[in-house]
Amino acid sequence: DSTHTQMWEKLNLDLPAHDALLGVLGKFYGDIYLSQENRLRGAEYLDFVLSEVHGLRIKELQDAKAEGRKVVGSFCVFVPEEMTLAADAVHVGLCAGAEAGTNLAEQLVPRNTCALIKSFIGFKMARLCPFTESCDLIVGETTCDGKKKAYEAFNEIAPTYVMEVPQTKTPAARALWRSEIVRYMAELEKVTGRTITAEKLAQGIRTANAKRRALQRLTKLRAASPAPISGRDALLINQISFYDEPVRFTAKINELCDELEARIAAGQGVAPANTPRLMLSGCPMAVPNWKLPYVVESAGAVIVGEESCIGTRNSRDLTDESGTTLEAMIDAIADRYMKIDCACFTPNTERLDNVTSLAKMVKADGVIHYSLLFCQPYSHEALKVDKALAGAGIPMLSIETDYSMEDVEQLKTRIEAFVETL
Ligand code: BJ8
Repeated sequence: DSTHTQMWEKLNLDLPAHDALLGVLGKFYGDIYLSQENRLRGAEYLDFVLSEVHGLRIKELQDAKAEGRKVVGSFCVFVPEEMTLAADAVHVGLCAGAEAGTNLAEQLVPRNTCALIKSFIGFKMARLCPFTESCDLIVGETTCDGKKKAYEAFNEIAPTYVMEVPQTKTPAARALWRSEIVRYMAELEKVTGRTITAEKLAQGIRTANAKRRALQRLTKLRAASPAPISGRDALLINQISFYDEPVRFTAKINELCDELEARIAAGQGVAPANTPRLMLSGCPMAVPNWKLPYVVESAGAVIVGEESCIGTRNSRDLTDESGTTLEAMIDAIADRYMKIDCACFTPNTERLDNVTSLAKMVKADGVIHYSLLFCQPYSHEALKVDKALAGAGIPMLSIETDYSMEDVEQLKTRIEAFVETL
């Protein structure tokens, strides 16, 4: 539509390349999503949001900016959303899940960089992402070496504020992290011109927690047999949680969960009760990275959980709501985020317990560990997760891949073979 085109032009997107991207995305979405049987009524919301992710949602961001609000983009679930909300700013995820722009990205980062990093850099260099172009503040973080160094390069093309995420969970690390939250708060106040009060922060915490609770509810409902929702749709819900307005998202996902409860009560599902149930674990899958779930669910299995940052790692822990002063709330935020079991931490034994207990909770017959090629932290932990799951009698298949479609057939063969052993 022409008003969208004008908006994209104002954002200085490369219009022909962007049109081509939307075309591919639409086709891909049709094949992977709209082709599914027994889909939920609530999936209409998902289809709508996805179809308008570069359209109406970007329009909303522009409207917010016209009202004097700011847009903050991040690449990691360590950037505290409740604080962004407390500054009346919009918080969006900027990770990208497509190969577009990869060749350009290789001018700024080495070839042996993971696809997620190349993708967000490539999208910026190729002028394809209206979210990145709408941002007033882009926040990076010192997690893996790949990202840490990539932000130095990215900063040359898009000013990037970097939060120092510690690498351990010691008291000193927690103190550093708390000070980084305070520094982020000051940066937000500077960029937005707003003052973050205790009242505003309490509201930010409640909004972020309500979203997490809706996602936790979804996670629990997926323990039902037959599986009430496909892994593809559940992944999409988690992906959309990074883009849509949080209050609307929360209401829509709670409605969708009501529908799931009714389905479960009626014994209905997306696949027969004897369908092998798999859980995914590992690296985040950013929009439109739907490759692995599609391959898995085409191989006769159903995905019942995602232990990833675009999954339970982002929704499992709530921020304590009992604090009444700013200081107490900042403590609560620091504590909540220090529970994130990212593979960038050493040691990171809590992840092994969390993977195992989630696999049991969702009644997974097996786990597929997913690492992006060149991702050191998750490739290392694949070996540990395998051992931990074996100890609990849960088989695991380790997969390393990227965003290309070249290995789809090979993946399918391996996953089918794995599913047959379950
Ligand atoms: S808290 S998982 S969102 S850092 S895939 S870029 S780790 S080389 S994404 Fe992450 Fe935050 Fe951790 Fe979560 Fe590096 Fe690996 Fe690439 Fe990765």
